[in-house]
Amino acid sequence: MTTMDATNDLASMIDLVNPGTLYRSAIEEVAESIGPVIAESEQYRKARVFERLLIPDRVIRFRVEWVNDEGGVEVNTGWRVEHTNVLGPYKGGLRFHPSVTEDTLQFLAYEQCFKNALTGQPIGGGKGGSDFDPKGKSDNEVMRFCQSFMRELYRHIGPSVDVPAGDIGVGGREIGFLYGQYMKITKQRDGVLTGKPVGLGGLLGRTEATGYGCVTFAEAMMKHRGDKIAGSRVAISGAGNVALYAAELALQKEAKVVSVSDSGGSLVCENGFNGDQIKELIRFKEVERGRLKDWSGDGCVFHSEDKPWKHAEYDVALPCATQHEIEESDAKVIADRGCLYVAEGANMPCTHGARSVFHDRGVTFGPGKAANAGGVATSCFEMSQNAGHETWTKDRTLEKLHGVMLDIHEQCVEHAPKENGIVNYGAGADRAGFVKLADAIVAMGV
Ligand code: NDP
Ligand code: 2IT
Repeated sequence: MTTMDATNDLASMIDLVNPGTLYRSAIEEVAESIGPVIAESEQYRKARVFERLLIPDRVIRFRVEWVNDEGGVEVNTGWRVEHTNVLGPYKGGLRFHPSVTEDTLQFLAYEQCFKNALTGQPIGGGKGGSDFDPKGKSDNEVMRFCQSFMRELYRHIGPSVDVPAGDIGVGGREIGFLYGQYMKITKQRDGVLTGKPVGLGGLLGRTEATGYGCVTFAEAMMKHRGDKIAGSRVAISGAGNVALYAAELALQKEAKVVSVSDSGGSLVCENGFNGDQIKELIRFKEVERGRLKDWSGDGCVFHSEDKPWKHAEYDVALPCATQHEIEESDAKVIADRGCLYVAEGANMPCTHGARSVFHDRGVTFGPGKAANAGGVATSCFEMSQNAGHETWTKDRTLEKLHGVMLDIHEQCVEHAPKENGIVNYGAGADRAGFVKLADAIVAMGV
């Protein structure tokens, strides 16, 4: 088969599974990275592991109907994509956001398989969610939506079958309501969701894990290139779970955090937020569910409807909001600012074009499937805590998280091609994850 035939073949196969752009870009990225691995392994080619990993085991789609505070009936769509359980139970978050489509969740589930493989924990890949928008809804409306969502989801999940967690729009409040409904329907308190409130079996440290893990990964990339995080300037996008805890740890490591953002705009603090300001921002976002435009702090300037990248000088960029938030033009701005490190706290926040700019401009790039894997790795600790009927301390969790992030960094370095002395972490992460998945698929037979 010629290269052109193989390319056409892949394109038509992707079209058959899902013609959406996000799923396509995730697969094309991986295909490019793992080409040499497949070329070297007749066993992988014979077992058709790449193709078998393209198509999810199944996609479950369902109607979610609920009653709003005015007594009106609302209807949303819910999904769970169970991509592969070859390494362990399907594992991945639930996203509640009006932009969610089947394409969004299929791309996220595909990425999750590689990420989960990198953690070294026994977890497969999945993702789910709904086009429901929790923003502006009362607690009671969110509760009724979650109860209705679980009324269907419960029959598809189980602690050794499929273990959902949070993602955009799904935090402790939503997981609490979902788990409460699951317990009522099934009479099981088996820890089937992770990211639970601590009183319901949640793990101390899970809230912080993704953001902390991302900073640990960024620090490891910096050390590897002979730099240090203390004294560096860090620009962050997003002001949710991942972004704010990344800010917290960066500050603890004596970096200056110069920005956060939400979909209304960016909050920039040229001299760096102080610890009290970050603590207050966490409270403002988690408890008040406030908007950044309504927050004020000494030395902080709000730029309405704008991304943070052009408003400050920084050495490290941590995109922690959403997919494809950094396009080629943003990447050029980031490189022009003198930034040398990008670590993705979000899932695929950089487009292919943006990644190419970083590659060409010598910016070290840490892909989400490696840099944000601390969240799901810690979810797996929560599964262990629940299965073992234990109560872990926060210190134990954070110490283990640190070890997992350094191990993922090592795996990336080991598998990455080196180009002009700069580690290609993108290819390294894809290759390291792929080999684990491929070996398990071969071992399993057809
Ligand atoms: P949250 O809902 O807590 O926060 C999301 C943040 O991103 C908010 O500030 C939100 O702003 C902003 N945002 C979301 N969508 C958009 C958009 N379309 N345009 C601009 N800003 C946007 O989610 P998380 O922090 O949990 O997730 C952030 C990213 O990290 C996602 O890509 C997620 O998949 C990924 N991730 C999350 C993990 C976790 O454990 N939670 C683990 C690994 C990855 P606004 O409120 O205005 O919408
Ligand atoms: O993208 C992700 O890794 C998450 N949203 C967390 C998944 C999990 O199961 O903790």
